[in-house]
Amino acid sequence: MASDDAAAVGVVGGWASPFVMRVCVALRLKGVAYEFLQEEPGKKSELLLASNPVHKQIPVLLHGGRPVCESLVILQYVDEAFSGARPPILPADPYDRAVHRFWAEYADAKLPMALRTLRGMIDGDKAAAAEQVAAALAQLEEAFTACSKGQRFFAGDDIGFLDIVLGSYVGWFRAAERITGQTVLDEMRMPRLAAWAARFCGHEAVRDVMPDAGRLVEFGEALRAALAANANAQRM
Ligand SMILES: N[C@@H](CCC(=O)N[C@@H](CS)C(=O)NCC(=O)O)C(=O)O
Repeated sequence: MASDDAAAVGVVGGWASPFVMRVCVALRLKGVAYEFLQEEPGKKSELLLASNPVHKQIPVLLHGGRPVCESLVILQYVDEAFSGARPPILPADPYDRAVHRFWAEYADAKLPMALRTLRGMIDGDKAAAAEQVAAALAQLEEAFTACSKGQRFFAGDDIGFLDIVLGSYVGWFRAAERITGQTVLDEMRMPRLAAWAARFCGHEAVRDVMPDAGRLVEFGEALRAALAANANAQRM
């Protein structure tokens, strides 16, 4: 990527990461063309280490060669830096913005570790993890009812910040359902959220970057095997 081009946009990421998907959806919503810089699973490129030396994690947004890290920070940056003709990603009202940020942080606090446990990526109590995901989704069903006020998405009739944050986990909910054989997004217990998830996945900014559940399951298995092989090699 030409770092001296002030307009060039790149995403350092991996196709299977929910955090990376958020950035791609936001850029697509804004109509911003970007180069996807795929990291090799289980490894960290020089570009990643140089552009996110603190956390060494994906995603990193590169804008004119300057890095922006952490998916929630990136979403807000994209909203401000590409404010042009497309509607804002965050709600206009400061109180609504605070509420949406609250639920986004809630989702990120409750879901990723429990989903990693369900997928077998980390050791832990799978039944407790399933309960934690179910309890969080029940809360988020209520949040959806309160925030959407009968509209199609959290902030109205198009997708916005909270849709992108929570929606990025939908592929992994479906992968976890395949791995455990148990329903995660239960249409009986959370009918509004289940219908919202289907709408989110069908949105034109999401469709092409929402990972397929079967591919995610295969990816998880391959990554687990590669990490185990690495750990064994280090012990030798
Ligand atoms: N809080 C970060 C989380 C990013 C994250 O967990 N990225 C994972 C990929 S899904 C990663 O880079 N893992 C490798 C590592 O932690 O070493 C964000 O929202 O951007």
